[in-house]
Amino acid sequence: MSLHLHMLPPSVNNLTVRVFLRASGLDHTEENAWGKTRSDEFMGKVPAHLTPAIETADHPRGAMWESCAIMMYLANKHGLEGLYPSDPGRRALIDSANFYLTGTFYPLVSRSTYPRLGFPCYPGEVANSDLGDDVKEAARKESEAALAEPLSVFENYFVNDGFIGDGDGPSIADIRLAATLEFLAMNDTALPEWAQSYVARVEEALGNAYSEPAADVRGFVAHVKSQA
Ligand SMILES: N[C@@H](CCC(=O)N[C@@H](CS)C(=O)NCC(=O)O)C(=O)O
Repeated sequence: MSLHLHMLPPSVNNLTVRVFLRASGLDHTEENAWGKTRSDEFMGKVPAHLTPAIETADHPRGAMWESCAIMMYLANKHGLEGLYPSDPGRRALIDSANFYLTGTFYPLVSRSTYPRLGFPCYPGEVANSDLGDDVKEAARKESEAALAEPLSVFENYFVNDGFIGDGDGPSIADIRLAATLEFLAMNDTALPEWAQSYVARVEEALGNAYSEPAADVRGFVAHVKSQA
């Protein structure tokens, strides 16, 4: 079975699946999708034009996207019990963390960091409007301040000084959260201490599987900050 990943190196959505594929040891190839996501060829396979996206022949449509769904699919398919335990309670914690991240936390992450990263913001958002720079910065700051609440939920409910899903090592939800926290280096508010130790704990447990692709995001963030 061949497994091909389309990815964008500076993106934390993509970092998630890049780390997961390395941590799981699944044989795969990787291709930089920069400038290709809106091509007929790419959209013929991935109509949402989103990365990360995988191509694998035995998937019902041959290709799929959404970082968490990709990890769930591949973990289910290959029985990756350590990364995605089948125990219903532990799995519930992991699924809940991932859905909370993509549904509630990530929109605040993108609204606070994308304007500074120079990434496109979503239609209808203040950053994507004709409003003045002061209004846009006020909206960005508001999103940055609103991150405190979900961060505290991750700290006290999901992470609890350990890993999400209460295992001995990182789960797919830890990969998703640690990768996402990388972008918060763009904000004025320092990453809380618990979150700094958490990312370090996930990185230590995963080793190069985390550090190697994370270097692309960290390098990009450092470059953008050096230009500010
Ligand atoms: N919720 C999705 C978000 C994916 C996403 O926003 N991908 C962006 C890069 S961060 C993308 O590929 N954009 C290219 C495009 O829209 O053409 C996930 O977690 O995978």
